[in-house]
Amino acid sequence: MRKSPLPSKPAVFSVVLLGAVIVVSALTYKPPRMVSASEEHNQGSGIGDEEGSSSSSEETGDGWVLSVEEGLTGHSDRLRVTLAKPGEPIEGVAIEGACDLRWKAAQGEAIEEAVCKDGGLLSPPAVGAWTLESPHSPKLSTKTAVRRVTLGGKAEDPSEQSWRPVPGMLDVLVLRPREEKERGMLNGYRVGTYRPRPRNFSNAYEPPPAFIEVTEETQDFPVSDHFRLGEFLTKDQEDVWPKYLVLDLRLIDLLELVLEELRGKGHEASGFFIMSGYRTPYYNGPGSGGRAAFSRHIFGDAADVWLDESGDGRMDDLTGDGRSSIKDARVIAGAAEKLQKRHPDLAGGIGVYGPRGSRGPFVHIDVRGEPASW
Ligand SMILES: [Ca+2]
Repeated sequence: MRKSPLPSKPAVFSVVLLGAVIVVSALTYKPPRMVSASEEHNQGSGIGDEEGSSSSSEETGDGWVLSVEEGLTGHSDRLRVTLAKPGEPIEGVAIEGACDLRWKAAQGEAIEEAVCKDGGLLSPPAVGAWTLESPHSPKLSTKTAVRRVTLGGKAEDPSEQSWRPVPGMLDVLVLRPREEKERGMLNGYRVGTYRPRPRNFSNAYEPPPAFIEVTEETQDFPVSDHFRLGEFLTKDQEDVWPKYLVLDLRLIDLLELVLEELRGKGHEASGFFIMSGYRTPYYNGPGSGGRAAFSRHIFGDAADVWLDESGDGRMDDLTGDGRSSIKDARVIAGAAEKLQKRHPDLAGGIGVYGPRGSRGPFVHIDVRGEPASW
């Protein structure tokens, strides 16, 4: 299976890393002058009042300012979705002014009016992949509407430079809660059963509280600039849709960073072949001695990958020795290790595998929270 280019649909992004602090922080910022394109529709909302209201006639709907925590796009700045439970506040996102926005489903034709509450934005009420848009101008440039907020004392100048152009609005994957799973089945898809976390294991081994729903329509939905939802699905139950997935966006962030690192070294690296991403407990099985029951793959923060720009189904020759070998896998592992050291919140396991039988070399990468290598 070859990678195909991501659809060019607008989208934005975010990982939920930090919490509610952001709402307060966002509200303390003074809107920069660009916002005021919406002012004429916006008497008295307090948005964009200060200056520059003579600017463009571009329709931006009633006055509102959407603030997105900078961390939501990851260290790579390439994450394009955030995760939420149905109808709950979306972490890292704040809104001021009129709640004149709506959600458009990536599957089917559903439209939901956006609901704002206590300075925050609630996720759509139904499970699925949703894109936030303005009813007045779906093509609205978010450069004029989305304010990126930097936390952690880095926001010396919260005005102009915290605004950045992003190609779309805000994409949210609304999760299906674990409680809907019965006897290992979630909406007709066999997930299997998570074992309780052993007492001496970290919280990273807690059974996941919710699952991403993936339909035939949303398998190409971008989770980041170079990865799509469907690439991380368990490779089983071919004819069953929707399927379910656990995906830690920190893994995606790390994979994006590794790609960027490889490109920086002169390699072609537009995406990884994901040999294995999420694996349901049903698919993974208990393994020998029960080890597979706690594989990072079942927690959605691991992927076995290789780089295959040449499209021959095997790891590319990154070392330039004319062979596809474990040395090429080590090039990827080395980049991942370096980036995990630079970003401790992405720490985790790295495993290097040489070719075996018809299968070429590959690298296991996970973000379990503590370093491990093999
Ligand atoms: Ca090589």
